[in-house]
Amino acid sequence: TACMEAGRPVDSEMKYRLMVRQLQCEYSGIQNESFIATKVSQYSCQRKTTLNNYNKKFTDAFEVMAENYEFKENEIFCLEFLRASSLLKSLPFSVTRMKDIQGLPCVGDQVRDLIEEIIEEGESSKVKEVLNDERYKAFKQFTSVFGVGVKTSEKWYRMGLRTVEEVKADKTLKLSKMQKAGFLYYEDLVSCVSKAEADAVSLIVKNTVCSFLPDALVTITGGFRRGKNIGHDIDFLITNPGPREDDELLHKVTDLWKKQGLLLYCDIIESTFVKEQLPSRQVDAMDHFQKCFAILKLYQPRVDNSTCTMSKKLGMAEVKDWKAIRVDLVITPFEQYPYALLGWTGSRQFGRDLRRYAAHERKMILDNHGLYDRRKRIFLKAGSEEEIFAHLGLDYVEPWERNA
Ligand code: DCT
Ligand code: MG
Repeated sequence: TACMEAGRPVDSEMKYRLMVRQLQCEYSGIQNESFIATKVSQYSCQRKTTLNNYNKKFTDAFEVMAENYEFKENEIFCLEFLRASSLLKSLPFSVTRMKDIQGLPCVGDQVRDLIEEIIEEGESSKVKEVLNDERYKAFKQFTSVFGVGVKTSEKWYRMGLRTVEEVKADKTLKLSKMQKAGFLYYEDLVSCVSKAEADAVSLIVKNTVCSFLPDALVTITGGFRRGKNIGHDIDFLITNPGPREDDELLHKVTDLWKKQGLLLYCDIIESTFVKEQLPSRQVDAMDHFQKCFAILKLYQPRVDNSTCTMSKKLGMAEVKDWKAIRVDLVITPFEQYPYALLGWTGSRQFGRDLRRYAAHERKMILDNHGLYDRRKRIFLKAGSEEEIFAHLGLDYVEPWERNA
């Protein structure tokens, strides 16, 4: 019972805000007039971005373009489309005329052209071209496998492979332990995690963690904390209030799951954090926390019993009554918890812009461990996310408004 739940009544409060926003937008004509484009910040951390996206037609198109550039490792163009997508997601109205985007930041020539095409034609030939592109289609499939990134996709594509089935059939390929699990549970993992599944896993994680550390704080982060009702995984942050740290906690938790037959895959990364070190941007890792990338076996409560008995009677294979779910567990020291929470809540673009804002506007370095003031040469302590925004001189943005 001492097991605490961090966070707030996201659901009811968020629903209320969405309702208000919807009402506001029924007056979108008025809203449009009072909207001042030149006052929109280029940083998503200075905007509010709920899941109520009035410009999905455009943002979906931008995201395809961004992904294609990501596959081509063209970071600049990729980011240009991600920023534009994020900006249009924050607009309180649907863009219907070129006039609507006048004066907005993050709209370069490529983006403008695409918007124009979609307004005029209803769709974009460039996006269609990408969606039909052989390389894009192959990379899209390959990267949908857990453990497969752009580098591996590149290698497989050069070998002439084009589909997940072709990769699976090629027995000469040397797969990592992660990729093997990725293929083994492929169907479950691509099918996305629902909010109900996230809640069920959340209970399991909290119960297990609190059986070892009763005072531990276990918080769901990532997309689910931002109010999304689906995700590709479930992210958890775990901390223990007070000075005591337990390096063994993650091992104890995963060992127990292994014994219970619930652990389908697990990779524990030990902490690489050095206290004296300045905040540093690492290319390959988000942070230095001890963490675990796991695949859990979640038994499905709504199994149709009659189907089970029927298939047994008929000598058929038993109906699978579980689903493989990707779970990330991250352990943080208590004093770094607000910074870790801010980073792991995302969105990815929101986090990028927070760090860019800190560096360019405040001469500060922000990462998942802390905030360093380069002028004062001190680390700024924070007891909550609100305090981090305050250190940065930013208005607080609620988790469900960080869907940039
Ligand atoms: N994150 C980040 N940089 C990365 C990966 C993750 O800043 N390279 C942060 C942002 C979100 C959080 O960690 C969790 O990551 P994901 O699970 O990838 O994102 P998500 O928003 O939870 O999306 P999804 O719903 O697909 O899980
Ligand atoms: Mg996630």
